[in-house]
Amino acid sequence: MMQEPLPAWLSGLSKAIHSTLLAPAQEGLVESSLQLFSEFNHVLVNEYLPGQGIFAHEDGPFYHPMVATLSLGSHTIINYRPKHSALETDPSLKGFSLFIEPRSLVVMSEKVYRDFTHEIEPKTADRVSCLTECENFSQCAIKDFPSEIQRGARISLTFRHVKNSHKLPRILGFVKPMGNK
Ligand SMILES: O=C(O)CCC(=O)C(=O)O
Repeated sequence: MMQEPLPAWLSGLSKAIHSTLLAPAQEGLVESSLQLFSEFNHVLVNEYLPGQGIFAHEDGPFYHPMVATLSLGSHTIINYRPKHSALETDPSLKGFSLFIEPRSLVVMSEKVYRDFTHEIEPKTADRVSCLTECENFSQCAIKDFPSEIQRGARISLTFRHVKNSHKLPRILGFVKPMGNK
């Protein structure tokens, strides 16, 4: 992959998230994998309208195994399921779901990154029973729910580090377009 600078509005956000996560890594409070790269160099912006989701997938070996996703707009629920290959090694692995609140940051790293898939079901609303079953429900800021909460539009920004990226050589800036005489 050829690397281009992030736009200014994303660059500031990316640096802020990286340094927020780096401090606990340096103190040994979270896995140290973040210390292996100095910046996020890839940001994916997804928009989900009510009823849209993303099929179960893994992010794969192309990226460093620590990605951070900032959620804007609606809540959602992300389901994490152990991969078949991981279950062969460790049959005790269990799937889980996270309730993703508006303006929250989810960090996926190491074991969950490598051994689990993640997905968002294409739903327009979530029953409160689905929310209370989420692994992080007790830590969530929102406490009062109707029996069902509607999903609105959600925008996610996923910050990643592509392992083998190269800066564009300056010389490419001087290549003359062909065909215009
Ligand atoms: O939108 C999200 O929270 C997840 C995005 C995602 O899984 C992806 O883009 O690969």
